Amino acid sequence: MSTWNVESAARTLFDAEASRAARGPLTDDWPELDLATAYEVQDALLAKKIAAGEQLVGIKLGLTSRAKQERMGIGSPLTAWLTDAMVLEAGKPIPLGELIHPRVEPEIVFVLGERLSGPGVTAAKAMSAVKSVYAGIEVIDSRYLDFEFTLPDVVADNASASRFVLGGKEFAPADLDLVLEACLLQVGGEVVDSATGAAVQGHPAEALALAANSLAGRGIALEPGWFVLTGGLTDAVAAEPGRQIVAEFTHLGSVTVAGAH
Ligand code: OOG
Ligand code: MG
Repeated sequence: MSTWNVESAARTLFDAEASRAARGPLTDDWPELDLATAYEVQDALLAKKIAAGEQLVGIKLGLTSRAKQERMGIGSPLTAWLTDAMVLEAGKPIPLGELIHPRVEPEIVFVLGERLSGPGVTAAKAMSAVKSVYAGIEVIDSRYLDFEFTLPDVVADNASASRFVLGGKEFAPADLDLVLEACLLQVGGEVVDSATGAAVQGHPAEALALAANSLAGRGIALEPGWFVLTGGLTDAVAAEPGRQIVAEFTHLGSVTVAGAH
């Protein structure tokens, strides 16, 4: 019988992040870890962050694009928690000294104006709860060696959440066609990847609806003011000292991050 439980798994992942020590997947030691229990670990991890003084500021979706799903070898989207400690101010370097092996990915970010509660949320209903849209960059930093994990592992690890940055301009959803909103991912001045908003579940609002409906299964509603990271449009790029990474969108503007020296 496994000696693992929700509390010991959450403690292990919390400590791995704090000590910047990546480990093997939890499921190597705890093969019985299923998806529902993994979300309990994720919630217990959030409770530890809140006990340490962090505040819940929203949610992220992961693995919503084919590019991400193929790269990580996992075909289903997931949700995870965002706290205020993850906010990276625009222009500030990625604090490589605090992180394990950070990667950077471009995302479309929503801020909710209204409460959104599943089940039965459609993309249109989801979009009507969005107050503003931003260009974004997420910095992910798996607590597992080499970003190797199964779906329950990555769910337990809060979907590799680490930091996120928003573009400087806020947009009203009605002024955008997010399916056609394009993004170029540039590294050191070279375009390395590109996608449009259609890469994210056909429309980022579909990702938001998916989050509302799946969180409803755990009795959770999305609250006004929450940030929602809708998921990487493209595969992620490793952050390195001095390496400048730019997500340049057609209308949303651009977001730039660079690893600290
Ligand atoms: C899991 C987190 C995925 C996204 O946007 O797809 C994610 C990972 O790739 O480590 O944040
Ligand atoms: Mg992401």
